[in-house]
Amino acid sequence: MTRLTEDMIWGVPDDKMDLDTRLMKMTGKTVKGIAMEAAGLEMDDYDFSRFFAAAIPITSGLGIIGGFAKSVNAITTRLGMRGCVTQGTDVAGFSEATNLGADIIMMSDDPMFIAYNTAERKYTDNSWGTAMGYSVCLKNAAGGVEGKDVLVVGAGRVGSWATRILLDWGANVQVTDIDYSKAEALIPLGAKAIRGVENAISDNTLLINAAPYIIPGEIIAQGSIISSPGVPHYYDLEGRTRCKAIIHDPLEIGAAVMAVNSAAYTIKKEMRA
Ligand code: 2YG
Repeated sequence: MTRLTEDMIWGVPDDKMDLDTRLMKMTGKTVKGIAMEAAGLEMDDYDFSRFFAAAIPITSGLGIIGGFAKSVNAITTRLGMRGCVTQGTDVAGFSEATNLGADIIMMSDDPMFIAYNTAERKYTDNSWGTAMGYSVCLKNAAGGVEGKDVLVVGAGRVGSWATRILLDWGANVQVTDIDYSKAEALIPLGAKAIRGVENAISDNTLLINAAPYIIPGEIIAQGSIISSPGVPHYYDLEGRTRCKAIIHDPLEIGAAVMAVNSAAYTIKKEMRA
């Protein structure tokens, strides 16, 4: 997935209500509600304040993204978790988080962004979290996807996970990628690989756009619902007018799903005991 930049996430720490308001209108759920459904937590609400989530800035890979760890911390705090951004980076940050008794450690180099549950020694990764979060958004916005046609644009890590998830839910999934072999690799799972992305977009009204592809409004079908994790994110006026809903945020849905799913390892274990 395309790397985030500081300006894409500058508003995240202060965005207290806006995404919840937009999501509620489109899906009937808040970020927390989407994340709880994604994590398979079936209760109406949950007090996550028992979990301490540490966000560690990581310098390896392509380095620090200004505001990234702060944004991640704001997201877990909005879910009701306690937490901090560690003063130290990398291994120093990890030891600091451990000394603070962190239950969940959020950290990302470039290949991986994970939420690590320290007690259960299990992690949730952002590709799955993003795919699951945006699939849950689409499902709620569409009033279910079982038996319906869904087009997944982009067969990278997020698109591949979204394809698997939607197939599991009984959707008829078509998948397209600029590199056709990536879409083709999902055929054995039950997806239909499509070569012509523009026609496929015009023929469908339920879409996941998991590609760094800016869809021209003139090819979008009237009344479409596009759950759109891909960055850069942009829809022109024609596209915005034709769509019933366009669901997007730069970081929060995927990171919230990761954090809640990580907490859910502990919660579900306690419920089984
Ligand atoms: O700690 C830091 O500041 C950096 N090491 C963070 C690097 C994050 C790199 N990853 C990305 O930009 C995205 N692909 C993350 C995806 C989040 C939204 N789904």
